[in-house]
Amino acid sequence: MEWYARAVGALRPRRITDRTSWRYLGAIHGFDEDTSREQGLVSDQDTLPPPSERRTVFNQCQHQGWYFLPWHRGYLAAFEAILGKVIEDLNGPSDWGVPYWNYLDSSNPNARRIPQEFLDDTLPDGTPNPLSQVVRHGVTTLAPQPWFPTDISLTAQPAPTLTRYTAAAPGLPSYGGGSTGFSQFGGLTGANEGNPHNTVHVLVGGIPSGPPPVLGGWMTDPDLAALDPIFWVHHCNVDRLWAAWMTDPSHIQEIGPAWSAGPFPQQFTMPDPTGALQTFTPRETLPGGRLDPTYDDLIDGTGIAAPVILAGLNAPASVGGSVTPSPLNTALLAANAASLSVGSDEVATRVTLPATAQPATLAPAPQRVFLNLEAIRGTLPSGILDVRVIITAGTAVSEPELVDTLALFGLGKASRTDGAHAGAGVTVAIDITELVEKVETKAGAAVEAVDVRFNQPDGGETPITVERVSLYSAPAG
Ligand SMILES: [Cu+2]
Repeated sequence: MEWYARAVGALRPRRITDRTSWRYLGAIHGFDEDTSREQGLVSDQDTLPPPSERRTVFNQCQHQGWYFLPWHRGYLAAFEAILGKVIEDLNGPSDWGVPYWNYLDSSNPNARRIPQEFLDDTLPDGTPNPLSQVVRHGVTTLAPQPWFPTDISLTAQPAPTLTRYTAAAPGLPSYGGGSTGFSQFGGLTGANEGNPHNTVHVLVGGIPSGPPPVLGGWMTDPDLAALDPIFWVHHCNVDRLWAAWMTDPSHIQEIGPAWSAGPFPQQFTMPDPTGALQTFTPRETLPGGRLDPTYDDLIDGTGIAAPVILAGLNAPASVGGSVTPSPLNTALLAANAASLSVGSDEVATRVTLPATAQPATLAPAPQRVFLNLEAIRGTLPSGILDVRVIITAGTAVSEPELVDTLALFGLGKASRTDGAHAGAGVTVAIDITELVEKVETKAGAAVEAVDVRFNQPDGGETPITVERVSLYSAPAG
């Protein structure tokens, strides 16, 4: 950690045109000139890289889709190589690696605390600590907050409905997200990306306590997040969770050519320690590939009990035998009538199931039910949305149940209609099967309506809109 701090300190003063500088590395994730100027990160003294280079290399981060995990893995690899070289040049060790923040390690009571190295004002030698010279808003432990009532969790890891990396059909959640082209933001969020990834971003950034407009913490804004050194230890753990997930033989990693050789035509591009630009494909990030990382531990805090290393994952033919995932028979059951705008007050909508669409026995048949929130849009870099569900079946009406708190990291970017990578809003699919089964069993009748209530637990400075609320069903598995 101390060498990490020294390397960050060495990279911070470098010019933003230097491809190994701290600011250039951060801009690969996201860059907005106005935001950088507001934060004092770019001034009139700075020259930016030429527009063509900025178009290719800046603003590449992939979110809300199936490139989220491989893109960030390649990004981590480039970062580790560059910092490793800097540390060697500082006469440090030659085998430095990015540490991971194992916040869900249940055997460590302090796992959720922000590691002290990111909080201390000074390094052991008394000089300012580059790991804490960032904008955060006071959260020191990853625990539910009044403005973020849901916990971080490993529910993405061993979930019975998340055996597939890529969603098998519209309306279904998946581990790795929906299929997209090169897309910085906008699409179906994967389970790993939703929680813990987005959740940790929003919690660590925190919310400003002063009156608006107060700037959010860097970790809540994709155009600033990678400038906080904690970003990298967070992403290293997110990447480790994926590595662990892949070791469960029942999980179906995406390996099809559109994903593994993608995206096309724009490819992922990273600088190497010499400052030369190199491209990579998702295939190279899979086990056996050039960018496949090595972890000392794939069990603690990963939700995976017994990893089985699938050495051949990089050779598609050998993945888990003949894994061509079979198509699933999904059905759109129903959707609400109109888009919603959620401000500071709670807003409700109803999804009514037409009598003919009601599966006679949603419970206990092996049918799962997914609540889809489609094309969520907003103007701030991130948003937070509580989602409560009330089920009506026969004469039974359930109490409102908080089914999720969505950490909408990158909401603003996903909502923009201008720019090269304009987004289509954020879409999430939430498994509400257990809740539905509980009410149906109690009522002895099938679900007739699902009421969904939204609010912004952080107060809702600007509205968040939800284009459509829908219900899908699919067989389990
Ligand atoms: Cu991230």
